[in-house]
Amino acid sequence: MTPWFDPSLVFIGGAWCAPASGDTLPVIDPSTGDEIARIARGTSADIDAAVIAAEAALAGEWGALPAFERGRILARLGQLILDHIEQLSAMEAADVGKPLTQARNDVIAMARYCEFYAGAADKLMGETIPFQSGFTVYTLREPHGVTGHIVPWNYPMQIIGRSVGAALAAGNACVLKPAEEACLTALAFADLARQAGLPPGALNVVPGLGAEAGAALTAHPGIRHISFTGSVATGRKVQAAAAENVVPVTLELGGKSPQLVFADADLDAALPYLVNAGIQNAGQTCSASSRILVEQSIYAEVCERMAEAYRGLSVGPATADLRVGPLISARQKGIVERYLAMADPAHVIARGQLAADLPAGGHYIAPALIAGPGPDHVLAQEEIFGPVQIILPFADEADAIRIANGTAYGLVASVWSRDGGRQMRLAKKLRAGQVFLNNYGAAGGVELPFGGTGLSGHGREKGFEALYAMTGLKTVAALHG
Ligand code: TXE
Repeated sequence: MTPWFDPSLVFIGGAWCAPASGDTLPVIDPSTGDEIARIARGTSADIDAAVIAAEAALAGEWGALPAFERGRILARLGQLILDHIEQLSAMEAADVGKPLTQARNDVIAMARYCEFYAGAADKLMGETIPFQSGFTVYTLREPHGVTGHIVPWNYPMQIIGRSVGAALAAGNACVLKPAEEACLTALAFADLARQAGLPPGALNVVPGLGAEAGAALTAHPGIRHISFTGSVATGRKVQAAAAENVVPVTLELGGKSPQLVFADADLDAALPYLVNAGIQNAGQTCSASSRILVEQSIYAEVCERMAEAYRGLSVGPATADLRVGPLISARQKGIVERYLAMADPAHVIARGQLAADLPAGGHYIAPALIAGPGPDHVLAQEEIFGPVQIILPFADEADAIRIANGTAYGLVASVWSRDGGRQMRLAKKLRAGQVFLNNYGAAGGVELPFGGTGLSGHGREKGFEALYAMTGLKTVAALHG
C-alpha cells in the first residue's frame, strides 16, 4: 500500500507543503506494528496558514460559487472516491487495521456522504415568515465561515464524509485535523477533492498531534464552528476552547448503546445484529452496541446463542479480511485489556479465536462476551471501545428502560419485539439520539440524523440536520409599507 501522494506533507491552500515544524510522525499498521509511512507533524503555524487559506477561499472563488456548483464538485468527488475504492480501502485497512470488507464499506459510505450532500447543496432553503402588515420577512441560511473538523481514528472516511461533506455543501471552508493514528485517507480525500475541482483553500488538511495541531485548531479565533468526534475527555477540552471564542460546537463522544431483546422478538433476525453491532471494527465504534439487555425468560437462550456466535469469530490481520481485525494501537489494546481484567472470569462466557501465526507486533484481542455483572458494574457503565459485549437480564419493560437509560451516555438504542405498542413506547422513553426498531444501525445511515445526549455529546450530524448545523440563520425584515 503506497499512497499516490506524499503523506508527509500538509495540504493548505490547494497545495502540498512541508509542515512548519519540519517534523514527521510514524504511521503504524495495527495488523503488524510496522511503520508504513510518515505523516506531517502539523503545529499551530500550519493551522494559522490553513485558516488564512480558508478565509481567502471564502473571499474568493469558493465563496462566489453558487450552491449547485458546490454540489457538482461534491458529486465529482463522490465518483472519484468510488473510482479509487481499491486504493482507499487498502490504505484504510493498513492504517486503521480494518478488515478489507469493512474498509470498503467505509469508502462507499464516504462516497455516499458526498453524493447526499451534493444533492442537498442547492436545496438548503430559508423560509418566509408572516409578520405585521407592510413587512416581508424571510430567513437566509448562511455558512459559518471557516469550520474546524477534528476526526478520530476509528472511522476516518465516514466521519470526514459526514462532517466535511456537510460543511462544504453549506458553503463553509474547512480545516481538517485527522487523528495522528490514522491520517492517510484524510490526505487522499484532500487530493481527490483537488482533482474534483474544489477551489484552493476550501479544504485544508493538517495532520498532527491532538495537543498541538488539534488544540491550536480549536483555540483559533478564525474558526467559526467546530465538529469533534472523539473521547469525552477531549470533547470537554474542545467545548471549553469553543466557549472561549463563543463558537458553536458539535460533539459526538461515543456511548454504551443497548439493544433490548424481548421474549416475543424474532431471535433469528436479531442475532446477527446483536453480535455484529458489538464487534464491527473490533468494537471501536462510537455507536457500538456494547450492552445486550434480554428479557429474563429468554436470557439463557440468548446467552448461549451469542456465545456460539462468539466462538465462531476469528481475529486476524486486515488483509485476511476476517470478522475482526486488530485494535488501532498498543495503547487502545491496553485500555481494553484493563477492562477485561475487571471481569470475573466466570462471567466471560465465550471468546473469539485468534488466527494462527498472527504478526507479533499486531494489537489483537479475542472478542469477549460477558454475562453476569450487574448493570452498575464498571463494565456495564463505561465505554470499553473494544470487542467486548455485556449481556444483562431484565424483568419487564420498566426494568428494561431503567437499565437501558442507566448510564451517563445516550447515543443509540434498539428494541427487538413484535409488539407495536411496545416499540412506540420505548422509542419515546429510551434516552438516545437514534432508536432502531427490529434492526440496529451501527455507524450507518448517511441520511439519518445522528448524535447523542448526556456524555454522548450534543448536536446532530448526517442528513439535513448536519447542513442546518453548518449554517447560521439570518432573519431579514423589510418594511415596505
Ligand atoms: O481520543 P481523543 P483517543 C474514545 C474511546 C477511546 C478513547 C481515547 O473510548 O478509548 O476515546 O481515544 C484529537 N484538542 N473514542 O485518545 O483524544 C486527536 O488528535 C483538540 C471514541 O484517540 O478524543 C484526534 O484527532 N483535539 C470516539 C481526536 O481528537 C485533540 C472515537 C480524537 O482523539 C486534543 C475515538 C485537544 N486537546 C475515541 N487532544 C468516538 N466517539 O467514536 C486530542 N485531540
